Amino acid sequence: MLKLYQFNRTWGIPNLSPFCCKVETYLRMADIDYEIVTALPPGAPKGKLPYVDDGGKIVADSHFILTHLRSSYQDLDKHLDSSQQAASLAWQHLLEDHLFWSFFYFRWMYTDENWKINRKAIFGGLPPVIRDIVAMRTRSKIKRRIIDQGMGRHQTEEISMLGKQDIDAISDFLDNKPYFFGDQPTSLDACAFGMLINIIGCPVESPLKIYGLARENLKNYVNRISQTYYADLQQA
Ligand SMILES: N[C@@H](CCC(=O)N[C@@H](CS)C(=O)NCC(=O)O)C(=O)O
Repeated sequence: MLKLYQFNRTWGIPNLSPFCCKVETYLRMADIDYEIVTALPPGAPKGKLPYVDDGGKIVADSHFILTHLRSSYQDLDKHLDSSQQAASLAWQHLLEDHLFWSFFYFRWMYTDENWKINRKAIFGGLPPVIRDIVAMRTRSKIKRRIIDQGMGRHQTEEISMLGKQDIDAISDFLDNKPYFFGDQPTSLDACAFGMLINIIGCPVESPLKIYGLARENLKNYVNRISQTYYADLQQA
């Protein structure tokens, strides 16, 4: 059976990583059997989670994993025409290569309170002697990355504004449809759900969370996908 390597479950959401959550959501939407192996990035083939082991074939990175799942199992995007496929790719880049950096800033660099919540969720399982050192080193590495990428060079208000613009765009495009391209879920829904639940559905506070929760259609979308595909987590 396909093995999905990802961070441990926490906060009552599928995963604290939008990318891990995207892969697991695709697996559930496409009704593909899998088992979860809890892991941490050191030791992963590309030093990041998620990755999968499908009968000995190792695939790392959520984009390549979905490509593999679409060609080897079920392609949830097969009914999309070429302009919808193009739009799907562009939206995924907005979510993962732009909104992600604003979200990432608020998770790792914003308040001490957020950091405490994040630190406990990610590093809480490590032995006490190394926990604080690993957490501190990881945080300074990630801060450096956010600054190097460029997002971390803006003021907090500017980072918030950039994230809110993305949230507005996503919300307007979704409108009152059940899924981004109509009645059936596609890769874009797996990707968007992974990012949105991490912004509005977890205990890390941010201006993006407040803003996203005020968008009724996004709140309903996240709730609906949670109830449809993660009923087991809702009950737990
Ligand atoms: N492009 C990758 C991004 C995955 C990613 O950034 N994973 C993060 C967790 S959200 C990670 O493992 N980071 C560890 C690190 O960079 O050291 C994908 O789509 O899978």
